[in-house]
Amino acid sequence: MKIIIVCYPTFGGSGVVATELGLYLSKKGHEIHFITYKQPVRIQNLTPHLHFHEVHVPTYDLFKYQPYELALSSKIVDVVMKYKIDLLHVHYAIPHAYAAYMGKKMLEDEGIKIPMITTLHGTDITLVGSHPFYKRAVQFSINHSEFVTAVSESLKRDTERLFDITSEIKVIPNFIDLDKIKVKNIPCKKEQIAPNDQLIITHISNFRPLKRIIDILKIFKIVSKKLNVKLLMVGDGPEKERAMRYCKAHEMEDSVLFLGKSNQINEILCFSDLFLLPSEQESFGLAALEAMVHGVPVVCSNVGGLAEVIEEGVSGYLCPLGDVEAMAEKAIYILEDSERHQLFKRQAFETTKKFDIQKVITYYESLYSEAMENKLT
Ligand code: GMT
Repeated sequence: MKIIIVCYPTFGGSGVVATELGLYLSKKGHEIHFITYKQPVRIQNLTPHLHFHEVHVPTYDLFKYQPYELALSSKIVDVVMKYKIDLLHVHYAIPHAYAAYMGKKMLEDEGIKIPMITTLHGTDITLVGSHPFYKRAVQFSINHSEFVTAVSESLKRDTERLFDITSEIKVIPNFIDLDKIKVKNIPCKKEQIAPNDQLIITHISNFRPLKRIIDILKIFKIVSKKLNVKLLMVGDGPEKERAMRYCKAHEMEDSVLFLGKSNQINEILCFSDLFLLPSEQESFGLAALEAMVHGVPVVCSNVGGLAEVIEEGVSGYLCPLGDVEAMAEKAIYILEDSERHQLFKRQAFETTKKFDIQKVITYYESLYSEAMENKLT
């Protein structure tokens, strides 16, 4: 099949899911065309099965805001016509679903009928999409997609609660390529980062306010009173400065490392002992799944779709939102006994098997086939 994937090219979240999906589909023989404003970070080599089309938005003095949707919808039309594309798969409703709908309509004028699948990721619904300024347009584009998927049951429920949805939402969870991790044979150089045999606690995110970065530092502070630990803060974003100031004020600078955005996530997770994710909202929690595939148990808040990813008392613990004492207690419980810790590590890895890309990809492929069949009728 010839498929266009529209996504954000960024680190983390929806961009990673869309990119990994496209890469895997291309390896299975599908022809994949990514359309974004920058080459996605995880795509290095383009092949005859893998294309990238950049959306350029020329600046013009009159515009206070550059019309990205306009450029994106025109690019979609051009690529569909040039490469005889079969279907559109857009990740993240804003503004991708809206632009794709416009593209679809323009193509109809050319006598081309093209099905569109929209995958909802979370913040496009719970944080931004439901804002009254966007809600009507987001609802419209969701209702005009041939198929809509959400990455968790929780996100499906949120979407149905926040919008007036007229079509069925199918849940297709996020996934992980277990084979890719296995073959990587990662060098696990823990002694470099923990010369005094410290246990490594890790957090990876975009440091937005909803990640509750200060909660992580508070949890770590409690844990460090009992155990020899070090905290790795990976990523960058608006809350980083505040977090660094907090560490200075609480004399935690020696035990907390801010590593910034990293291309070595697998290497870092390989020597991590525990992952913290106390977010205010998380529709799935891909970062937690990526940690678990490296055998890293997770302590997180009990919000959104996290309970669909982390098994309570098996691969980690889900605690009430903002309850840093409870999260610290669970972290200590997992880490203080090395036999127990090893058990949690093994179980964390086992839990990820149900999210293996080989399994999840078949759900997308059957959706694509169904969309194609509908197109012909
Ligand atoms: O977590 C973020 O802030 C990034 C965000 C995004 O929109 O890319 O992630 C969302 O999509 C991910 C991939 O489906 C999910 O794993 C995250 O849970 C979800 N984030 C939120 O719901 C806050």
